[in-house]
Amino acid sequence: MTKRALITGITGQDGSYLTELLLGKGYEVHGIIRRSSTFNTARIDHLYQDPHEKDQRLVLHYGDLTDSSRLVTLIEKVRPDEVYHLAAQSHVRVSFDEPEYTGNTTGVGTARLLEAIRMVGVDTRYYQASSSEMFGATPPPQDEDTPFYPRSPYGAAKVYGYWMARNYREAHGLFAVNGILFNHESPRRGETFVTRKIARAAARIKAGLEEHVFLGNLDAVRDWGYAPEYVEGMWRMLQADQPADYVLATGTATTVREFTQWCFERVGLDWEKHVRFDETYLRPTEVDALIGDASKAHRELGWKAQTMPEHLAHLMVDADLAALTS
Ligand code: NDP
Ligand code: GDR
Repeated sequence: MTKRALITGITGQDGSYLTELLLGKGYEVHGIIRRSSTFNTARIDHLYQDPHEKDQRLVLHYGDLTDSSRLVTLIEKVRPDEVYHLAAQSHVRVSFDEPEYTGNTTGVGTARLLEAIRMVGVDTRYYQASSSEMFGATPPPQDEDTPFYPRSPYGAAKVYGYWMARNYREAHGLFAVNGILFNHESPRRGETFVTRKIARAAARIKAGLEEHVFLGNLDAVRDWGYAPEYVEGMWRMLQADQPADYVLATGTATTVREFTQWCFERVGLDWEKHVRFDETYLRPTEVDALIGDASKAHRELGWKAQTMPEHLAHLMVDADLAALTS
């Protein structure tokens, strides 16, 4: 029997890699996309299948996390075996400018989707894209038992989503899991997240297209892994015998400064000559250090991060350089 998956946030970084993974495993994949005045499917265009073709295995549907009736009709129509809830206003800095919208999509949007699943009564497994940002001010290392202390409207909204997924598991018997994922990056990472911003700037400065890049806090410590490995972890969580919550992380600590240095070294440049400070990129409350302990995922799911941050920096710069010359 072909398995059917529904992915919210299919046009995002993780959605695109997860779609590739699931199509490769023979799934029929349904994705929710937002109506936009410009195309927003660049990350999945290479996977597009003409709806007029027979045996179409990738199907896109318009929908939005703020539209509960649409979520109900989509769950009813698709009747998925697995739901991967990845959609969110996912930018931490932006969440300070748009706290209400972030709460509505990232937080309450999760409740709408869970409630749609419950109302339709479909027998499905549910993945919740939880985040290391939920740990916020609690010092590292962080694992599944670490107390939450979110430091942004985004982090607070994700804590709500986490507990809603737990509650639907405990109250309604839904096979719901929280993947508590630490930062994971790739050449498909949005251009305003710091790793991609730096990698892209290093490539463009090398190519003579720009001279400087403006950054905020260089002292923040993050645990940066490679996104394709993390979507494999999401899938494994839904194949487990019992629903549970898992941290995915590399267990390594890197400052923004170190990541910047690696990217510029890759193209033979001195980062200090090209990086400028701009307070616009500071957050009113910062998360100083996130370093994950993913031993539970290793023990129970056989999952382990392979790509370490320095290699990640190199592959991202290489991809941005290649994109400039293609
Ligand atoms: P992206 O920002 O790349 O993608 C977000 C996706 O959500 C996009 O497809 C976007 O659509 C969609 N979306 C946003 N708002 C809505 C809405 N109102 N209705 C429907 N869809 C919407 O995120 P990532 O792929 O990096 O992350 C996936 C998930 O994992 C997110 O929930 C994120 O918060 C979480 N996460 C990410 C981590 C990371 O390091 N990448 C770590 C931990 C958690 P559009 O393309 O139209 O904007
Ligand atoms: P983060 O990622 O907030 O960890 O959230 P981001 O790349 O935005 O920031 C990482 C760190 O870099 C510092 N920083 C800057 N950040 C950005 N965006 N732009 C800058 O110019 C800049 N200069 C320094 C930040 O202050 C921060 O400390 C990501 C998102 O994918 C979330 O959705 C996800 O939940 C978490 O990772 C885990």
